[in-house]
Amino acid sequence: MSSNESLANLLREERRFAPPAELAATANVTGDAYEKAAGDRLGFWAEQARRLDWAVEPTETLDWSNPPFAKWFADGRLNVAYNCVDRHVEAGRGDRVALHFEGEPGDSRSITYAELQEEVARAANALTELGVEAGDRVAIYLPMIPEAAVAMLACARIGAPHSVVFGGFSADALATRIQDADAKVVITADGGWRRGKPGALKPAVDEALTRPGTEGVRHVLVVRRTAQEVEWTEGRDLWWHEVTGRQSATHTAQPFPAEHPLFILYTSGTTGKPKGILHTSGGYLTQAAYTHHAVFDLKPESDVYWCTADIGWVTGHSYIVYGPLANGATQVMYEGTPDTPHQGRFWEIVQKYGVTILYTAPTAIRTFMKWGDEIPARYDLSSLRVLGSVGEPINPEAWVWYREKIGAGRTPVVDTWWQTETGSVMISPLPGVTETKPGSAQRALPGISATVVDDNGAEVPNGSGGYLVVTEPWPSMLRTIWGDEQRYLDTYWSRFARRATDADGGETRVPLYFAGDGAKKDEDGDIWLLGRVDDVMLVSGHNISTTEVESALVSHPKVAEAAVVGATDATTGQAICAFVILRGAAADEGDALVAELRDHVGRTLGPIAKPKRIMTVAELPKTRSGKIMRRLLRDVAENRALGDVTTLTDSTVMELIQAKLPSAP
Ligand code: 6R9
Repeated sequence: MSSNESLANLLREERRFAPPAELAATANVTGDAYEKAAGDRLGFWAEQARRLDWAVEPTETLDWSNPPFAKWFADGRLNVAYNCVDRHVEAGRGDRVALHFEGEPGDSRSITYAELQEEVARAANALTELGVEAGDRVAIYLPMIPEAAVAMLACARIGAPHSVVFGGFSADALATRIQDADAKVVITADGGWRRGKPGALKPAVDEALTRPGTEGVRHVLVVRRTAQEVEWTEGRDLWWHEVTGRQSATHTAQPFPAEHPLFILYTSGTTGKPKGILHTSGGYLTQAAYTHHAVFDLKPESDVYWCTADIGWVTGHSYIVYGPLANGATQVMYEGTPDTPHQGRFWEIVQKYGVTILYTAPTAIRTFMKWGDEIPARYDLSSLRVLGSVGEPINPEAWVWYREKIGAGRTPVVDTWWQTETGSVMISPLPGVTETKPGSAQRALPGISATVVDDNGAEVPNGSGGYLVVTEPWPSMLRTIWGDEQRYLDTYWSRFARRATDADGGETRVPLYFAGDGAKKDEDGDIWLLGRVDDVMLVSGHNISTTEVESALVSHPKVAEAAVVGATDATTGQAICAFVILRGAAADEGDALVAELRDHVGRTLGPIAKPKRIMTVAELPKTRSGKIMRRLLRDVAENRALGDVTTLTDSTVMELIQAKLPSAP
């Protein structure tokens, strides 16, 4: 945001939904958790750390003597993979299904905790045979198959930080990540199934490994998934099934210090090279496990949990692998796309496995809305009891649709705000406690301190907007940016600080974590996320949130999806430029529809928020985790060459959009 004025507070959403009585009566977490945690925050987290099995119990909770470099549970020792797998088997729950894998072509496989233990042990032994030692980095470039989870856990087991790279990323993106982390081994597959066809992965690895800076890679382990032909480099390339197949199915897990690095995960900012976000072991697993238990009300004996994220996204790390497995959950893992072989695939899977908790992204929900209510209506979705959303602000219309059409109007919807950097959920309703508001993530979880501040770092009053900050360190926070401490300080910790008294009674300044998101507090103090600060528009001196204008557009019955950007404008500084996808039935109705949509936004939010231009498009540019890439749309609206498109799901989308715009203003 570039002006001193805080974000305009435009959207009014009055709908409220109380938690269902039965859920509230048996909820894992009740309302008193907030007060308990507020009274003794560190005591609260020390108690949550006891969810884990420690080889050496920590006596120290937090060391924040050198902010923003935190150490959590630093004198404790544990093995993350032991906590996610072995301890459940040792407790007599080895027969419980850990993963119901559903391949896109329809193959399926259920893996118990006892089987998972053997697979992880074999993979850990295999990595050891290949010379991987604690501290060495391993790159994982796999489709959504069980081996992805096995590979991550095997790395964790031997203390080798993994760097998972989205299976959809190009050889370039893979090479950069291999170079930056100086990986020793790459675990990949011949390919994966996507939209009814085998997609290849191995060629991208082969190409990436021709680049300078990747010479550290000694071996490539290749999972056979599609049985397509692959090029083979003798000595370097090894079949996963051959190397793991000859290993012992037992492996003794060695404990590591709580601050031992667990993984690096790259986030691509708008500029510069991707940031390698570093997470460590004890604090990360504590918060991943606690939040999964609290936010989804997981009952491991009876729930069937399904997170539809890809393993290459942080959501797949924390809410497919580490949180759910630490909690002994039974979950579904699906390889493919929601429309293969038909648009009811997700609901067919929910029905088949009796999924009780579903965690997906707003982009998917809006797509399902566009495909039509009759599709989910064909399936028995009555097993569902909690619905989660993550990745972007969820438009109130999409939220209500999700609750009504997927949750039969009974299930709570939890809108979970967090980031790769935060490691786990930070702001979310609790399903048995919170009276929910469509479109709001509402309240920082117990033990988490987050608020909204103005340009000067002062907390804004209820009813105002500004920047989202986290004011106290949290267990699953990033520890640094891999190899770039200065960037860690500059990106997250240099914008806001608060005054505090140091041990000698002197005054010091403690940095606040700057999340990069705009947010507002409503009259009740609940938090509404308003989109990335870089995307906020400045129109005639007013800061306007992209999220609010998009939500207003999506609340029009003819609009399925919307993306808005601020484009440079001679008179107003920036002008609101909207790209909309119409719902199935509504064809392009030309100028009349554009006028109708502008009026609709004007009525919903006020005249200042009326888009100057509205373009109908067939698709929007998105990242592989479903986030709209507004900066590319801004490039289009301002008639510039496109910036970095390497993290785009489908690069042809931008060509289609540009073709609609022969002469941008
Ligand atoms: C988990 C994840 C982080 C950014 C974050 C914000 C957006 C995620 C959100 C949300 C509003 C939510 N975001 N969840 N915005 N409401 N419930 O998405 O991590 O890929 O690192 O993205 O995503 O802008 O700052 P990551």
